[in-house]
Amino acid sequence: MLPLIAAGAGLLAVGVAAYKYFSGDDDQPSKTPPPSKSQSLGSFVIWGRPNSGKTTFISQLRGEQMSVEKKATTSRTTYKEVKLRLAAEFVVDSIVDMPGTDDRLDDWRELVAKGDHVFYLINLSRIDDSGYAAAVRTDLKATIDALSQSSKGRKRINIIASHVDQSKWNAVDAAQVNNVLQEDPVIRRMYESMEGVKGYVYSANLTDATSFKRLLQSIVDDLQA
Ligand SMILES: Nc1nc2c(ncn2[C@@H]2O[C@H](COP(=O)(O)OP(=O)(O)OP(=O)(O)O)[C@@H](O)[C@H]2O)c(=O)[nH]1
Ligand SMILES: [Mg+2]
Repeated sequence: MLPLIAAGAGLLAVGVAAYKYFSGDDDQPSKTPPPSKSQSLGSFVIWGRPNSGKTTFISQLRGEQMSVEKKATTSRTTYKEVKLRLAAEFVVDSIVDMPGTDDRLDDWRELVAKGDHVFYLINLSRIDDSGYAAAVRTDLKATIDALSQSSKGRKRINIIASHVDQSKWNAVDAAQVNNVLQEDPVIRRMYESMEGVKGYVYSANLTDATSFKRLLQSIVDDLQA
């Protein structure tokens, strides 16, 4: 059992969400009936260290063609009124893409304080790099700080565990990934740095269309719940 009881409830809830998400039935309809016109999901704020998959995630949300070669993001770009290509009944008010470097940590705090939904990306293929893991813990603590100062009154972090296909969990049954992640000492320390805040965890291969589709379905369902 995890010691992070406050976050544990959310994390356990996520285990269920992930099971639903990975349950293998692509055609499973959303539990939320589609509204007749585009419904706002509010703003998404998205961050993570370099190469965690932020730009890839945002490109997938926007339905943009992704470049085959990795291009580091060098500036801050705000996308407004993003209609979700795979869930066109929903629109995200704004999404910011920026580099995942230390000099952006203050920008991140500011975005978290103002934004509606917070997404932090963790690259599972780098989890055993101790410098990377420490940087993630620092980011998560900064995120909690910023959330506590937010006037929005919501206390939840959505963790997207990317690169699952390139991680040591690539052979784990997809429905079990989240449960197995919680047993990893490095991941547990990361979750512990989110003490007091509910965390929803999603795992995906962001470059894979099917995996992303399921991820998006799960996120939209959870935001609507
Ligand atoms: N195999 C695999 N590759 C991924 C995944 N997510 C992203 N990538 C690849 O990882 C690389 C980094 O992704 P980016 O989206 O550029 O990462 P970023 O967080 O925007 O990085 P910066 O802009 O440098 O901060 C790219 O080559 C992506 O194609 C994933 O889930 N699985
Ligand atoms: Mg980028």
